[in-house]
Amino acid sequence: MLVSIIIPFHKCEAFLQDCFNSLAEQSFQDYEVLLVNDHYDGNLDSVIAEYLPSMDIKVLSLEVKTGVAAARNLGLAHASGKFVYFLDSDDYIFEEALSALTEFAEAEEADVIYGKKRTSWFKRDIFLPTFLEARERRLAEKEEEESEDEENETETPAEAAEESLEDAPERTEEEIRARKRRRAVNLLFSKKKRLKNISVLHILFRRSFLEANQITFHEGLKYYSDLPFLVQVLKQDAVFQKVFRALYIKRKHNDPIHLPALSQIRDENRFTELLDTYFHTITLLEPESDLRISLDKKMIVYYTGYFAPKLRRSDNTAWRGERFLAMQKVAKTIEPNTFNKTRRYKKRLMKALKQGNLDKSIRLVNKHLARKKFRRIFRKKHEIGRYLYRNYYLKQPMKPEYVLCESFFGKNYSDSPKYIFEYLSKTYPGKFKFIWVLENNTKLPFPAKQVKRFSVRYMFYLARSKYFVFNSRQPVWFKKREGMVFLETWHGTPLKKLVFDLEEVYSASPLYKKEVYIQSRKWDYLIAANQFSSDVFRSCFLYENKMLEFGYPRNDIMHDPNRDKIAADLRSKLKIPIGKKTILYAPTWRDDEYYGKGSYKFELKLNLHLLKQELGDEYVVLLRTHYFISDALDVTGLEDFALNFSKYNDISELYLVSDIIITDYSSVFFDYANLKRPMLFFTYDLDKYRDVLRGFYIDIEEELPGPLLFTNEEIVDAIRNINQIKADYAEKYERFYEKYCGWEDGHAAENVANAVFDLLQ
Ligand code: C2G
Repeated sequence: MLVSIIIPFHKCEAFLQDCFNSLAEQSFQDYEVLLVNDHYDGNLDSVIAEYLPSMDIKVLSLEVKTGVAAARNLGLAHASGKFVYFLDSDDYIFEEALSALTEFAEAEEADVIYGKKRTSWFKRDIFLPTFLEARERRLAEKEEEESEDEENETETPAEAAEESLEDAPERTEEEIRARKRRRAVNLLFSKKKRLKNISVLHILFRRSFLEANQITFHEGLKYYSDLPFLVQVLKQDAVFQKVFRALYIKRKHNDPIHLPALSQIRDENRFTELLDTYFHTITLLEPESDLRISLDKKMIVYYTGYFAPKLRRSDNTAWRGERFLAMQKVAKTIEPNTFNKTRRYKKRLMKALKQGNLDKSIRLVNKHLARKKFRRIFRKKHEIGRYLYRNYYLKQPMKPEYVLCESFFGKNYSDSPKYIFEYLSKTYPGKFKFIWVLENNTKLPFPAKQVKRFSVRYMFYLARSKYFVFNSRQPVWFKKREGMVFLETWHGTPLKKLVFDLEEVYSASPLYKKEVYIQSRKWDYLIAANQFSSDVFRSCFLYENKMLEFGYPRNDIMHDPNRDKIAADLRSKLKIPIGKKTILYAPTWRDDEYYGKGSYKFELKLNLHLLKQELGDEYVVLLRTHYFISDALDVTGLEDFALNFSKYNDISELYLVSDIIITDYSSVFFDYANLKRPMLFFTYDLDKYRDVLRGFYIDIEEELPGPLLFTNEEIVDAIRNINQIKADYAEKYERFYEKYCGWEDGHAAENVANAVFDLLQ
């Protein structure tokens, strides 16, 4: 047995699968898994059952003790491998990780072999393909550069460093060994790593080395036991080896509400433990050793960067009393030389701490932070607004007639806020003062101010309006004042699983669950278009306030007695060629194809040339990408057939002028069904979307009132036979309509307005 892999396990069985799958797929298989059960409250046997036949797994159990230190020690005591390797149950490693580490371990006769770690919010299915693709692209680009310029031999800085370390002929064995150790100290311990990030993960240890030096984990420590363990390793004159190819993915947790990672747990004892760890660790180190200096520097960073700023803000007197004194003890043990290169402010702060001068410490911090804030305000435009918001606008009186409206983060004038605004403006003219958050200046049918999101004026109205009508989430830092009324309209019947119904989050914004939790606490009213939405919203948002069950204001237009006239006017306004029928293509976005937060890629899979050739005599296509999509569609050469309405304000109006819709996993189809017109679903990536990215609330094969199509040829075929499809799906459509559109009666805006707004004053 070459490697014993020690995995402590306490909870989160959902993560364990990725971890084990990554082991099962290792190119190197000469290992045993020591899975240490730390009081897991489920059935561990069934969790690992599928791996047992092909993997050597030994389950060990902590009986009385608990915590990762005790779990890892138990693993160490039972390990029979030549090497031991620590892996966390919520992480996973690359296929070649173990083979690369062991290869070097043997070849270099190394004692401590470590690879690279990366963090990710994503599970394996998502992370691997995206990562590998990016890596391949990088390699291809590199090759291209090389072939363009044969002379210029490119080398990554890491490779260069590796070479200079090993191949420099004039160095003796000892020197090389010392340099390798320094590099290990630097990478595993020193380099800007915060104390809580020091970790034994992804390091292969020669077991005889650990045993000879009696290195084990300190079981009195809950959060910081890796630190003294690693310090004991790094202080040895052992053979250290870095391996570039081996990659370890440290999973970050997206749900700090239900499943916090150890580093996310807020615990009063964390501070005491940190200091205990510090005082314990320095007993293991020589006074002026490199590790000691590094550790002291980390304490300085901890104090000046994290602790000291709390001295002024926190109303917890423990910070200013006992904890300040405890920190003073740390300061007293630190050699003054350690400060040589630190900035003046930090030096002074440490000095004040050492003297136990609390007032002076607070004064220094105040001055420093004020200066920092001043600089920030003048560097960033948004900061001025935020500053005014917090310090002035929130202190001014609230205005009972102000109504702040926002659709899709100000991207357009649309959706339910638009219809509520129009209803109130028409029925109660002058009663309210409306403010619309809009990116681009828009002509509105009723009086309203327009502000840009995050501008100073936006901050003003965000602080002082009484009413809020938003269709997406408001900023997390939004302060809900007493008397404010927040109407969240939301923007669709959910198909794709949302927030707390998602096991994991794969979208670009990592703190999704925590943020939505904070945001949805501030909603007073939430609109549900149907019973199904009402139930889902309760669970996905953990929402407990008032649910408005009237249908969607944005769908009123489809039940308007004048809707044919409205549609005819729109057709001419939108310059839709007379005599042509229209197909609206409105797909949603893909979680895994993004540039950054709120900015997603979209590749048009609809073959417009084919569609034009086959259907162009009878139809035109209206294209409409989701508001998250930043890629612009290219319709050059097809201008007479494909009209791009991606930037058009209101999709409800586009529904009205379409004869057929093609969509995919978008809530669009729940709304379009109000028209009872034919729907087609272009679901070319169904498996990936449904099973990997999101998961759906409903069985779409069962419920959708139209066919799922996977190729352009099928689409052409379906449109040619649209009457047949209508007939085939008539019954399903009826059921679908009942379930999702049954509450819609054209008066949702009115009903919502009556429920939310004070209309009597
Ligand atoms: N939308 C649009 N154009 C598209 C797609 C969507 O204008 N091509 C609008 C529609 O009003 C739609 C809304 O954006 O109802 C939400 O779009 P979805 O595709 O359903 O995706 P998402 O924004 O993720 O919202 O509960 C609903 C979910 O939150 C989904």
